[in-house]
Amino acid sequence: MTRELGDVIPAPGEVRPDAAARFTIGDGTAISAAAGTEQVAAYLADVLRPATGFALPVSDGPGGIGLRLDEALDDEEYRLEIGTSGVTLTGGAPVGLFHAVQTLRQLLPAEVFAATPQPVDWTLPGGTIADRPRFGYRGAMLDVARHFFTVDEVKSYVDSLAQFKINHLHLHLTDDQGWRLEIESWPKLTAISGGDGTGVDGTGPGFYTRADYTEIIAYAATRFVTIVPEIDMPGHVNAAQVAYPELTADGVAPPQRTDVEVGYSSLVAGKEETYAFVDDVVREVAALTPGPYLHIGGDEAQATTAEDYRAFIERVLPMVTRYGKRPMGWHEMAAVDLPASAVPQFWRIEAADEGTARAAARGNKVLMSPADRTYLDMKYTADSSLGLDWAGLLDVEKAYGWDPAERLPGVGEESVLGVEAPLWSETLRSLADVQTMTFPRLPAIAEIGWSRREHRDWESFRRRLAACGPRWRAQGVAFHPAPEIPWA
Ligand code: TNX
Repeated sequence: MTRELGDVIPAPGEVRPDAAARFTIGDGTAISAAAGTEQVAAYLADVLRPATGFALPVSDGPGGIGLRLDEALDDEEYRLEIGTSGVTLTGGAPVGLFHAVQTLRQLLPAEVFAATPQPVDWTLPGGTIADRPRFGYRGAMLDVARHFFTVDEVKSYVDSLAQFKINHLHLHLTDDQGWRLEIESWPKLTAISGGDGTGVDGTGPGFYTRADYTEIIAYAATRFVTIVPEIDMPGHVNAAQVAYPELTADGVAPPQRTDVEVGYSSLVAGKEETYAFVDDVVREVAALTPGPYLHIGGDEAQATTAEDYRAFIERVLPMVTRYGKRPMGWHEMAAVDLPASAVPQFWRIEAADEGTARAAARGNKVLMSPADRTYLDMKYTADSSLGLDWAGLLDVEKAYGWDPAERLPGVGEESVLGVEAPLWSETLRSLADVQTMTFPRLPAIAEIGWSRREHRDWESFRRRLAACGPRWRAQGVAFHPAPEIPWA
């Protein structure tokens, strides 16, 4: 069955179906790559070959599927034209073409996501799509500190996210239980706190070597996903203090912790060793990370006095900018006057936040992650076996039914950098658990981040989301069969 042209998540901007024009990808179809499009053309061939079984040769000669660039478009903007004689994908830059490819995949039968040749009719619906994002930052976050996920698991997650035009993956690399990124100048962080028994309930071990982390970044870049590393401080640092007792007030190592309490550990704001440590860590993480952001955490610092908290954040923000990064942090950091490049990430459930509004008034961009709408670790229903419920239950309709420019007084469209859906891993133990909590809610957040307000509609979304079920099944991606979705 041929899909409808607009049957895509996130909802595209302009959709002009042409019922008379359809195109069928076949044995003889070739891919024509104009200069600058070779990388995305090769990716397109890679994603179409396994399920179709077609050769799909890529060259700069003629072909039924053409890729080209158009400088008049914004980088992420694209056009997709499907006519009787062929398909043309046009991007403002390779990233726009990559988004066009994701749209194209959703317009093919779900079997296109299978790993082996499928005997189906590869006909695309005819017409034109012209599409571009509402917000530049559309993110997900994975907590690899409470439970470690391997390089391959993170790569798989990136592939799943990129299908919905998510373009940032924030990695929560450190917390009370574990430290998951090798720091050369402080090697015991991972030697001890990436070791055995360092996850919640003693699961583990795991950490990324510098080479592993670089490999994740390079892989994500091929999916046009930017990695945002988070080093959480001044709270959430028990694992660092277990490895380096000099980071505590009395120099005595605290016991290792594998429970899910928060708010009990703190770096010492009045000790110079603290800043030598933070400077080394920020310097190394900044040097390893090509993306523009470095996230310094800053949440739930209940074991730090308000005065010490401000002193600490004021000392650390300039380190991040000095090493060439835009500081991102949970919105508590907006207790101080932020540098212009800093991005507070709003995560609470309250209807207003004074610090975040003040930052927006000063011109800072805000990343929106209200827990009651975006937290993928919240249970779907009271009887979900995975997840927590402190921010309430979160079904798909609730994840879909809000707007980032109307969530906080003082934080309107101009102040919103984008949206991010965090996934904390206290209750998660496998990639399948991660997928089950992510899908189908992440597509709701992706559509909120990408699609214009007037193109969003719950009835339309439920129907389009239903079509994702067979796609996830074909890829072996676990998902929660939410009862409000009319699954195909
Ligand atoms: C709050 S959200 C936290 C995390 C927990 C999460 C569980 C935030 C910035 N901090 O430490 O893992 O709740 O939902």
